[in-house]
Amino acid sequence: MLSKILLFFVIVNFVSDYSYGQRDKKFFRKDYKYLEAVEGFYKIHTLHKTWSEAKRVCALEGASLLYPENDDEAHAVLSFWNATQPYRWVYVGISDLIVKGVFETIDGLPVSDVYNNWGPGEPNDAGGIEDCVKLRQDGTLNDDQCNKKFPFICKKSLQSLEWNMKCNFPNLGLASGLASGLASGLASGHVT
Ligand SMILES: [Ca+2]
Ligand SMILES: [Ca+2]
Repeated sequence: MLSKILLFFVIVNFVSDYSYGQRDKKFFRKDYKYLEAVEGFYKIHTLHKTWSEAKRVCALEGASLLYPENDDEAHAVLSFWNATQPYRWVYVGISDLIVKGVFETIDGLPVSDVYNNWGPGEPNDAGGIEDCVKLRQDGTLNDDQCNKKFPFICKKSLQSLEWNMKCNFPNLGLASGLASGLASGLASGHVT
C-alpha cells in the first residue's frame, strides 16, 4: 500500500513539476525569507529544540534543517541571522550519529563537500557524546550534545521548489507529512 502511495505521489509530483515548474514565482511559504543571492528560502526558528526535533520540524514544513553548502550560503545566512536574531548558536543539518567520528549532512554528503569551517579544536567530541553540529554566530562550527536545545534554521532551495499548478501553490510537506498530506490531498482533490 505504502509503495503504491509513494509511486502515485512521485508521479503526481513529476507531472506537476514537469509541466511548468514555476520557480520564477520565488515563493515557498510566507514565513520563509527568500535570499536572492543564494536562491533559497530560510526560516529561523527561535523556539529551541533538540537536534532531531529541529530536523523533524523542518521536514514537517516541507523544508530541511539547514547546513550551508558553501561560503556564499554561510555568509548570506549569517547576515540574515545577525540582522534579525540575537542567538549565538543554531543547529545545522550535520552530525556523526551514523558513524562515530564521520560527520555528514542529513542527506548523506561528507562534511568535506559542504561548508565546514570548524571552530578551533573542533570537532572535539567532548566527553565522547557530541554528535550534532551547531553553527556559531561568527560562522564557525562545533559539535555538541544532540539533546541540548538550540534555535535552528530551516531551508528550502529554489531549485528544489516544486510548483503545484493545480493549486497554484508550492508543494509542501513532502517529507514527513507524506501520509497525512496525501490523505487530505486526495480528499480535497489537491495533491500537495
Ligand atoms: Ca561525535
Ligand atoms: Ca565540540
